[in-house]
Amino acid sequence: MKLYYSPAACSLAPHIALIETGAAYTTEKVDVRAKKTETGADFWAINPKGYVPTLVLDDGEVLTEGVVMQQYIADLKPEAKLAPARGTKERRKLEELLVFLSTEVHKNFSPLFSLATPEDFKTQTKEKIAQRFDYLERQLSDGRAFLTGDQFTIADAYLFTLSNWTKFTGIDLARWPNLTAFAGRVAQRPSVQQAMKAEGLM
Ligand SMILES: N[C@@H](CCC(=O)N[C@@H](CS)C(=O)NCC(=O)O)C(=O)O
Repeated sequence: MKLYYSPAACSLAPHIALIETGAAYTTEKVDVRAKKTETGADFWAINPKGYVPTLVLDDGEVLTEGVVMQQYIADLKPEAKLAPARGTKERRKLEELLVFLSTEVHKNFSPLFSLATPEDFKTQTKEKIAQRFDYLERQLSDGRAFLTGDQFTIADAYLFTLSNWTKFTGIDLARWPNLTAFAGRVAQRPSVQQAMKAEGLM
């Protein structure tokens, strides 16, 4: 498998999942603005959507949506417990979380990274993110270590990746103490440290 990534982007989530499973993989960095990979390949030709993460499987199949590849990676090694078994109530709960993170958190962050976004729209967007973080803060308020309980899952790798973006967007994560503690806990995981080092983030 080969993961195309951009440092600290949403591709960090499947990167962490790959390390957690011990699966064999390689990576290649992408300049998502120039649409070129670090070896000079035209990224449009690899993923016609032009964004990371992109996971190319050994048989050539190309996965182009983060929550799909996160689940694909988790299901490769069920014993790593990154996701409950498909078809179970627990899996549906995880799928709900993944879609929530993707559509309600991730995609609200995206305009904050664009110089073209008007400031008043950025303010509205930050308010939406704050509402989503309020919800996650309440979820974590019962003392659970991770989003679904005591087990680290792909949803945690994803939320860690997204909460890290507060550093670049002027959002103070300290406003959500449980979320801050969660991010600190996840940052200590060897898989997370390894992925961050590999992406040049530490
Ligand atoms: N729907 C995609 C969105 C991925 C996405 O937003 N990727 C960003 C980095 S976090 C990107 O590569 N943006 C460059 C672009 O859209 O041109 C997913 O959830 O995987």
